[in-house]
Parts: sequence; structure tokens; C-alpha cells
Amino acid sequence: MTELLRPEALSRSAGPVVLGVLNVTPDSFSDGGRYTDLDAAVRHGVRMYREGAALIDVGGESTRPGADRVDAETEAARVLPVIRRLAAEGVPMSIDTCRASVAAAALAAGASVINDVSGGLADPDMARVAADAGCPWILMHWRGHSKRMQDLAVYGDVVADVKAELSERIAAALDAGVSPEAIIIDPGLGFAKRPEHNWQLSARLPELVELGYPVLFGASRKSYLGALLADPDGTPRPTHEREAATVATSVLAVAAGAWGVRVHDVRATVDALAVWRASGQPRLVATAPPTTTTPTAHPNLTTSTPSPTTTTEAGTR
Ligand code: PMM
Repeated sequence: MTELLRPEALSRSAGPVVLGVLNVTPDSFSDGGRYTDLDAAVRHGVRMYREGAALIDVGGESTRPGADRVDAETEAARVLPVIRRLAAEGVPMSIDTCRASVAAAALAAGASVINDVSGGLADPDMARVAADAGCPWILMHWRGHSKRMQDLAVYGDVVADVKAELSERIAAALDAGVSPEAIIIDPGLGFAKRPEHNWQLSARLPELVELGYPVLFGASRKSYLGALLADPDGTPRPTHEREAATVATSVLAVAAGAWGVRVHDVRATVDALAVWRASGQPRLVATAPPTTTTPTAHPNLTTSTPSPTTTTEAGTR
């Protein structure tokens, strides 16, 4: 594992960190079918890394609502050749999977971070793989696989419920021997969430930041942005025309305390975050507990972030 991706260096760095999405699937909602060709996938991954992504998030199973599952062999066969090639190019990667066997194979092939949209719920073996590898593990809020997830979008107070359910996932990870330094959490926008749930999670993101773990925010091109920008006749804005809205939500999330954002258009997001940094605007909350770790110098893990402040009143954005 490289110095950059030792768990403490990645998860406790000042951020903001940008993850570039690379879906090697025929059917993901935004980039499905575009990167199933190996060379095209590798080119796109290298391009996003050069544009400033700290990690390329490689996924081989679509998680769009209603999607069918693929078997583990198919998923592995999609991602492993891409991971091997990107590793050879020196590109750091996360593996976007909720299967322990795929995560383990991806780590062996050169990925350094597990991005598990199920937060460890889908595969009981995932915690052991993460603990054994000692790598960062992104635990996303999740209630069920794509086929049924929209039926599960029932909450009392969505922010309180997501916070409580993420706390359970954190406790389970710690019980399994995962280091607290390795844990990154994610509210899981669009996963068992209706548009109003996504907006509340955005507005009250500081409440999740208060859990004390770095928060990843993944709004990129999601359907609630398409609904926001719908035509007067109600036709949602197409996925590739949701970029300005994605950039706006990503900057707001970082300003609210998110440690990182997961996006399709890396360049636009990196540019916008450079503006945010240069503006000197403080974050609403500290991004992570105090740490003695000095972030590794890397162009994508900037150390020029304004000092975190603690002027938060949750939900005031
Ligand atoms: N969203 C998708 C896939 N993986 N991982 C994390 N951690 N957070 C997310 O919000 C997330 C994810 C679905 O989006 P895509 O189909 O564009 O990859």
C-alpha cells in the first residue's frame, strides 16, 4: 500500500478528497456502457486521476434503483483487468463492491480502499476482509439491494435514522477489528431515499459529521438533481446535464464538513473546490477529530484547506 493510502493518511487528511467514478458496467444510470471496453476504462481512469481525483472508484455492479444483480464472477471479471492496468499506471483506486470476495480480489489486484455501498450489511465476510487488509473502508448507509430499495425509503426523521443506522454499522466494523482510523461514512444519497430525504441529508450534513468520522458525499448526477431541474412538463434533466447542480451540491457538502465527494466530472469539481479553498470560507464544522497525523503531501490531498471551525448549529445552511 502506498504512503498516501495508509488508512490514517487518507481518512484523516484535511481534504476535500475527490473520488472519480469509473463504472465498468453496461447499465449504471449515468455512465453505464461507456467504459466496458478495457482501454476506454483505463484511459478514463487515468484522465480523472490527472484531473485531480485522489482515488478512482471502480465498480462492476450497477446499483441504480431496480437493477438486477450480477454474479460475483461477472463482477470480478469486469473490474479486475481495469484495476490491474490502473495500478500499473500508478493510479490509486477504491473498489466499489458489496461482495467480500470481489473486494479481496480487487485489493490483491491493486485497489487500496473498499467502498461498500451496503456498509457491511450485504456480505458478512466484508468486515473480516477490511480488518485483515487494514485498508480504509467506506461504509455507506443502505437498507437493501436495488430491486427493493425504494420501498424501504420510509423514515421518521431521515437524518436521525441514517445517523443511528450508520452508528450501528460503525460499531459492527469496530467489533470486527476494523481500526477507527480506517472508517469513512457516507449517507448514501439515492439509496432508499426519496428526493426530500436527499435534501434533508444535504442540509443537515453536519449532524453526520458530528459522528466523528470522515464523511463522503455522493450526489453526482443523481435523480433528485434531475427532478430539481426538470422541464416545465416534468421531464427530468438528463444525467449528463446535471453537472452544474452536482458541482453546487458537492461544494455545499464540503463547506458543511464533508471530507470528500464522489463525482463523475472530476475536473469541474476540482476547479470548484479550488475556488472554495481560495475563498477562505470556513467549514461549518470540523471535518474530523483532532489528529496528530500529518497529511501526506499530494496534490489531491491539499493542506491549504481553511482551518476547520466549530461554529455549527446543525441544519442552518
Ligand atoms: N453511489 C453510487 C455508487 N456507489 N458509493 C458511495 N460511497 N456513495 C454513493 O453515493 C454511491 C456509491 C451510485 O452512483 P453511480 O451509479 O453513478 O456509480
